[in-house]
Amino acid sequence: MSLNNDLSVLDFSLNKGSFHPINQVIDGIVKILLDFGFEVVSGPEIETEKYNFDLLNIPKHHPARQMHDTFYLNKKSLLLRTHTSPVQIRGMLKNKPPLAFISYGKVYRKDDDSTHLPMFHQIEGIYVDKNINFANLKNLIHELIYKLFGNEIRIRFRPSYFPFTEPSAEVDIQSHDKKWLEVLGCGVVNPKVIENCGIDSNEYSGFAFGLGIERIAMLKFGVKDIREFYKSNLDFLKQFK
Ligand code: 2NM
Repeated sequence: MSLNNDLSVLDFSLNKGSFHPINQVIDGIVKILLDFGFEVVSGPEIETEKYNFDLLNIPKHHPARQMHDTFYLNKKSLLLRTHTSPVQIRGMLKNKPPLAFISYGKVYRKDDDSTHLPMFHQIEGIYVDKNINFANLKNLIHELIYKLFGNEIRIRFRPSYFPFTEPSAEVDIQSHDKKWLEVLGCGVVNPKVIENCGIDSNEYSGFAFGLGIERIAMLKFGVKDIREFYKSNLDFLKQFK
């Protein structure tokens, strides 16, 4: 009998593995959005300034572009993507509306403390069609948040600013002790971004939204320090089996 097929080489005392809590949260949100009719698109983690910044209407002098905020590679204009938006941009450039995409995965920023890491995960969604407006966005966000946190959750839209959306909002949920906690950013896609992707902004409009996965996971599981997720401490991880 060959050694590889001999069951005696398997150690049945090993614990069964499980999905990492961050992947569990990603899978949960992706499933909800697939049910809503979104399609998953994927793209590279190494990006160019064009897709990560320029086409998103992020100006040349914007602080997010600085060396101390973004990881640049070599001397070229290559960088580690700071959000998953460049994936959506690539999706818009390659397809004609109506389109409804989500993208998710690792993103990189020069941050490191109890609520920020240099690598974290995002999910973003975009929907472009005729006559899409902020009311459509509000409806989708309500449906998404109720599915994620239950029908009893209270939601608040707070005006915000992103170069790639206009108007923009941040969405908060209310905690048991009545505190408002930020869960996502969203807005109506800036017509300049629509045009940058070769789509006529007089004919089409869209909304987009983005969630930080670690932030959602911290809220859902009551984790106080984001770094817990990446210590590979089995006593921590087995809470999420
Ligand atoms: C956010 C908030 C608001 C966003 C915008 C786009 C794109 F590619 F269409 F321009 N994708 N995602 C977006 C908008 C992301 O994250 C906090």
